[in-house]
Amino acid sequence: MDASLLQEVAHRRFNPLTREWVLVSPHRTKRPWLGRVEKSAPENLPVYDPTCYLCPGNERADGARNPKYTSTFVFENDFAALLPDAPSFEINEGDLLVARSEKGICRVICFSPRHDLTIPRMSLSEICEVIRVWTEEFRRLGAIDWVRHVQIFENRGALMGASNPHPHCQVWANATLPVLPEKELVSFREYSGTKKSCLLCDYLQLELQSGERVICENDGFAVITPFWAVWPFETLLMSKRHFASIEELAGQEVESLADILRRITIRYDNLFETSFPYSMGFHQRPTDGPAYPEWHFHAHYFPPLLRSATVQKFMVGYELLANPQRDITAESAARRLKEISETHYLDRP
Ligand code: H2U
Ligand code: ZN
Repeated sequence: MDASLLQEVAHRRFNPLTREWVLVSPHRTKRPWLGRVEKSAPENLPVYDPTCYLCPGNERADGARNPKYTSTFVFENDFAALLPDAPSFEINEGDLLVARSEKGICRVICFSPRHDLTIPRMSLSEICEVIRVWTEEFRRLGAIDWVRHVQIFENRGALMGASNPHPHCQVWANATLPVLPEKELVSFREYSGTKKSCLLCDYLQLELQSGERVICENDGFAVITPFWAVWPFETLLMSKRHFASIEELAGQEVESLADILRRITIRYDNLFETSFPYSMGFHQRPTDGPAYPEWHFHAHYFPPLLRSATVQKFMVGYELLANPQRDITAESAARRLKEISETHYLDRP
């Protein structure tokens, strides 16, 4: 393969997880980072905010009061998008008006009592505690007989619709497999059926061999810009060992996961010296009973920023009407993310 063609000629790249294509136009921005990079104003958040509905001891919107928690805190979302007792119904008018009721449970997890801390600035042991809570929520919700999927995700930054800078994430557990995990499941299945191996084990092997798109790695995990990335600084976090859910973390893997989460988010924050916005989430096996041996534990980071702290990337025009498109190749985004320091810019001497 002549890899330089990928940096010069318009082409389509295939996403083997979703089986969608992305159009890459590298000739449009050969050097997208020339010139000054604009920074946003520092956030200067207080350690405790009396008006924050997630800070310890404060009142939430529905009148409930948070305990004076000292590490993590989990509660039922007061404005849950899904409810466990939704009445069951099904509608089908001529295969055109089709709807089904959906049951679910939505929870919120506060990572820290500190209003101003985010994952990249938390200690490894604090992040390990967050992983312990994620594991407990996945196990507890996944064990409910009608819950087929548990989505843990974090919206960070107002740009991504996060309602509050207090470090937190959400968990939505529901009765059916959502669209993207279902696409991935089909891909994992077909790949393991025809190749007798795992799609992401094989992909990770390829990436580690070339190293071109590997941002950081440790014994347990690697973060890469996937070959088929759509968002400018999109990354894919994969376990090195093949397993299907956070429940199966073993040995040093909890510490390794904490380490890699911290390192990739420090790199993101350092990119534009701002609290970098993103949506991230884990993709894990369905929770309806079977082991799903074909599933490979991974997480996606989708950041909306393009070339400064304020130039946002939207899906518009051709992307809404036809096909996602990007000018910055996964390789050039990887080069940029790789050269960044793993000391948080706020923690520099
Ligand atoms: P986001 O920042 O990702 O929106 O998550 C915060 C969640 O917190 C959001 O889903 C919930 C919102 O419904 N929330 C409460 O449960 N109680 C409140 O008092 C305010 C916000
Ligand atoms: Zn707070």
